[in-house]
Amino acid sequence: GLKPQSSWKKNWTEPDLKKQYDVVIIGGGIHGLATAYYLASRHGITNVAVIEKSYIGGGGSGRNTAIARSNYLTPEGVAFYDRSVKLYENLSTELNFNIMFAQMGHLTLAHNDSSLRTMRWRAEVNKVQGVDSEVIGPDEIKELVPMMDTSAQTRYPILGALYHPPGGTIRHDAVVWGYARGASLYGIDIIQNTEVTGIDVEHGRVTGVRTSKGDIKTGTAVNCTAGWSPLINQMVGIDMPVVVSPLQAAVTEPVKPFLSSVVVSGSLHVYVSQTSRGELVFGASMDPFAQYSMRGSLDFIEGLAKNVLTLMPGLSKMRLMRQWSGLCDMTPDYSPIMGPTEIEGYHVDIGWGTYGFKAGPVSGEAMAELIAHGRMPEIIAPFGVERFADGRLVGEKGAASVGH
Ligand code: PYC
Repeated sequence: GLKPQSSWKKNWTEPDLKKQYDVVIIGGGIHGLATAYYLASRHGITNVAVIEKSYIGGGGSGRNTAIARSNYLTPEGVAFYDRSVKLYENLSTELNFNIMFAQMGHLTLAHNDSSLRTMRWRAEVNKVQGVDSEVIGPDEIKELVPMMDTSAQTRYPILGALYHPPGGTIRHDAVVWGYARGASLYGIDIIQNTEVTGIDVEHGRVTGVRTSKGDIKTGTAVNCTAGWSPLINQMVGIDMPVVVSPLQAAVTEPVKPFLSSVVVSGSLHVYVSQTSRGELVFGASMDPFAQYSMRGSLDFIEGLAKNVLTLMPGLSKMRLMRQWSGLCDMTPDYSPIMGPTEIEGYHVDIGWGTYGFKAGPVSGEAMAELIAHGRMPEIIAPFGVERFADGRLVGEKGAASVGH
């Protein structure tokens, strides 16, 4: 068997917490680690700590269903997620760590006229920005996914789908580990099992971060904590329009490869993909209540099984291996909240709802640029918190993978 060898090098170091950092990133998921990595690699800022209350990637970064795509509805969303897909395409090379990006194609099914209309709309917005998306019919869907019931007799007949060839899945743990190793090689301190307990603010600006392992002096704190983001905001007395709800997922036993696209049905609230190990990964919409529990429920798998079998009845003998849940910090317009806040030195990269994984690289890149240059990069300018006061929402509900 494979047992740990003492000569194996650790991928990141486990340093002691220092008393002062130029930047403290709260949250050791993909967003926090990517921000740290790009601060160092693009801007030479290395006196940075990433503080994680558990183990890195233990929150949403290791719980999502690993889907990447850029087939959004608004021009702002398409440009943003497209940049992320492009960064992901080159990330294995950049980090020298195989993130296993399988660009297998992504299908969003339409079961009624209004969904089909939204798919057409998305396809046109995508094409204008050079993103490969088109609406295809049931016969083409059947060719791509022979297991799918595309007959007119099924309970929710499939009228068409938005087909997005560059979409696919990525090994999410590898992204965490790759960014962590990259950041650590630049001398960034990744501090695990350490909880942030407070943020010091004097005369309207950040002066320090308190943790369960001691206090840190810093002028810059970045909230990259997804589901826990409202709790961190409370530490500086800020309230943003974010509601936290769980999102459940599940995985089956492995079987031979048969599904070569990601399949999403917004109306049936389900998405399915097959991993390179052969397991089917399923997800659904968020649970319809706000809470911090991350337990799975029987209710979820019952609904999931019904919906999956409506799409692919041939899967009825498959057995589920595991189910879990993650926390989604959802905003009213289904777009993130990114950028500076009314507290000088306190930045947020939050409001990731059900789409944070795919945005990790572009968010890290943009947040690093914001911190290094002190101005909002154009690519995230639409996502500032002031949009809720100014009434300039970036409505992405029609591009969420399932209804919420
Ligand atoms: O936005 O593609 C998506 C997604 C998949 C699972 C949850 N959200």
